[in-house]
Amino acid sequence: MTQYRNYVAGRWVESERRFPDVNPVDGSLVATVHEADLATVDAAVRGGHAALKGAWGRTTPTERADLLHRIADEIDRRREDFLAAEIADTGKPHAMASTVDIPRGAANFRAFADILKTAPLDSFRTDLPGGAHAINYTVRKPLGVVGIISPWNLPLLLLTWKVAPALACGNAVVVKPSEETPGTATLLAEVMDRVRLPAGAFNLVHGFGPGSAGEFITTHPDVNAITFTGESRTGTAIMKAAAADVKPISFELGGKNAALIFADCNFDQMLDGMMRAVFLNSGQVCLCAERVYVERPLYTRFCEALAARARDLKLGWPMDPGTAMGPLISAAHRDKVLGYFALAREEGAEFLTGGAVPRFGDTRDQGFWVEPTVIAGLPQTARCLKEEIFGPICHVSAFDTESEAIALANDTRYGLAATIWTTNLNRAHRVGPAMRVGLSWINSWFLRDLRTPFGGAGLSGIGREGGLHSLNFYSELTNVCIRVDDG
Ligand code: NAD
Ligand code: 6OD
Repeated sequence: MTQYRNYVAGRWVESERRFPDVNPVDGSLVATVHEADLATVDAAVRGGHAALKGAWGRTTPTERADLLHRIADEIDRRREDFLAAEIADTGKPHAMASTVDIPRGAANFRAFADILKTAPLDSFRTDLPGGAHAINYTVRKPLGVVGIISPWNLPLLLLTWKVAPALACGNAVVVKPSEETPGTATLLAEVMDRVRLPAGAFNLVHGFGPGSAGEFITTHPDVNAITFTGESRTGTAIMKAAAADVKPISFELGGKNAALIFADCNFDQMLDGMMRAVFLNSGQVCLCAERVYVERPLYTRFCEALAARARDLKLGWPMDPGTAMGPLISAAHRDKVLGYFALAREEGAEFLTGGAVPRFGDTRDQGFWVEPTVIAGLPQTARCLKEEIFGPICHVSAFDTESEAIALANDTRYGLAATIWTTNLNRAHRVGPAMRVGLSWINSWFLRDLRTPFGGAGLSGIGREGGLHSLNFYSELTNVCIRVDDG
């Protein structure tokens, strides 16, 4: 059986405690995972500080950028291994893992290598009374050891999105992937070993949150910053833990994202986009649209078309090229999503399609599947329109005016993303910025340029990462001010 071990200060470390890594397609065992105890996490943090004092701390930005490119090249070279591990852990279709997850894992390293090399630093001249002046310039330094805690939905993509800029800025990292998806993080440690990243710069610890590796990282006094992607309520727990040492935090959390569909949209383009925005990765993308608002003249046509396309989605084996949707990540998450299907019924929703567990008549019946689901008829106050479900489901309602649409979209405690469909240029520029979110997509969804700020408002997060925003989070900036007197 495959074993996933911890990688600490350049060495593979085993643990007494182990837990199973399960394939959600059919419930089969993928690997046995070694759960890091407190001593292992402590060794990882000490290894990080030793690296900062040693060879890693002496690297120049150019050397680090070169290393990041080598990491990306090595991910590309081992593409098939990464694909196999990601697919086994998540059950996602090969068509998605091979075009989104694994290529983005490599792209994150290349992007932040290049962003580092071209990043400007502040410089200001200050004129002083009497003719003297001062020159200010900013120096970028690492924060120290950064704790990186990531979720299971886009495992390699979301881990490397933080590891790449953290290493670019010269930090050491202690990384904890989700307990559900330890595979590609372990392969990434092998890549770091292979490119001879100085020992201790990258440390990997496996485990859970409370009482396990996650909590050991966030409460460790020598972890200098925490960056986290996951549920909003986990963010609350981590924020409390980080408060003790006033650690800098960056949080990318949950969403209850809206789609606004105006009657003047390009219908076919919109429908293709909405199928992705609702059902990509079985709805397990923080950016997915669970609340869909449609201008009334288009409401019935849209509901019928979306439900018909959802019924046609092929649920299947990940390696089948025709498969469009895989299972949910775990039995617990499947039960949570089914709980929301039941709640929607109690709240009076009409199911336009889906709402059940599919039956395959083979080993997939031991997996964690639900049907793609479209519901309607709930009031804006329903819990199903307030709480993040994180599954292949959306609710559709009608609106009459642009201002009503904006108000409905912004009526949430979350604030991650919105997707707006219109061919009216003026409307696009009015509605896009009016969304109280970090990411407002017009005639598109999940279209990413890694130089742009990414993050959320309200319960959806704290801070922005991407481009210079990432470099600024993962750096300590020191302003140097020199007085220059007249000769
Ligand atoms: P989660 O919060 O349950 O777990 C995320 C990670 O945190 C895991 O590694 C877990 O082990 C760890 N963890 C849990 N409790 C912890 C604690 N008390 N201390 C330290 N670590 C702890 O989230 P999940 O179920 O893995 O992921 C799904 C959630 O992530 C959804 O809410 C989704 O919206 C969100 N998400 C947000 C973004 C974004 O960019 N905003 C991206 C992806 C996922
Ligand atoms: O594309 C990204 O950089 C990113 N952070 C995506 C997040 C997706 C959420 O599930």
